[in-house]
Amino acid sequence: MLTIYGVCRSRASRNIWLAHELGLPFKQVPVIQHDRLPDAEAAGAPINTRSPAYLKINPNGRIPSIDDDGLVLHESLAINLYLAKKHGGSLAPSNVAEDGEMGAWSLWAATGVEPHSINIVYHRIHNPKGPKDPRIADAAVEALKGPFAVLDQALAKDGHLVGGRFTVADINAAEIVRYAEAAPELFEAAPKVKAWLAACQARPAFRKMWEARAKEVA
Ligand SMILES: N[C@@H](CCC(=O)N[C@@H](CS)C(=O)NCC(=O)O)C(=O)O
Repeated sequence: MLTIYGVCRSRASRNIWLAHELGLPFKQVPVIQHDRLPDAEAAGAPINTRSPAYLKINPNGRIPSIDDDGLVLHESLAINLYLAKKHGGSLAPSNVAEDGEMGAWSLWAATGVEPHSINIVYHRIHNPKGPKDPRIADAAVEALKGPFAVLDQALAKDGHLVGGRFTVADINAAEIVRYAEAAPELFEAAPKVKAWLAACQARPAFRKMWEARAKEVA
């Protein structure tokens, strides 16, 4: 049995979306970020990233993690690559070259996009750590112009990242690009990225995750 630790309003969304794509049954333990609670350590606080019970699962104090029949894994993108490969099908790499490409796009998104796209969330939408700073958001938009141009060009060929079909690489990249949605200027300048993200988010498996996310406490 697969257990996914993390609320949908976290990077666990990526794993929940992928599990729905694969039709995998799973149990979700709604571990929430500690800084979204008034007192994460109070008796009776909901399970969160500082709860001793969760720190036994993930000593990094981060969500998501999974427990897949005893295999405990952290890191949302690695989890998705693992689950896709384990269960096979069109989301997974069909050969070692595709495996390399899917890993490369995932790391590209994690290192070249996410540090900036998350700053667009924090500084244009909601910052749990302090006041919003429009200068940080603007700097993030500036930093993302290059990666968005690269992505736009990659998608120009057939609208997907690897193998001419929707794969785990699209999920991993799309969930990181989503954090930049509060910067519409980036998407206006990259129409292929805009169309690709809309198509990814129109998928029934994404919608299912998104509807569950909307029911969570904001
Ligand atoms: N690189 C990690 C990052 C995990 C991460 O930072 N998750 C956030 C929530 S999205 C978290 O757990 N923060 C700790 C906290 O806020 O208590 C991954 O992709 O899984």
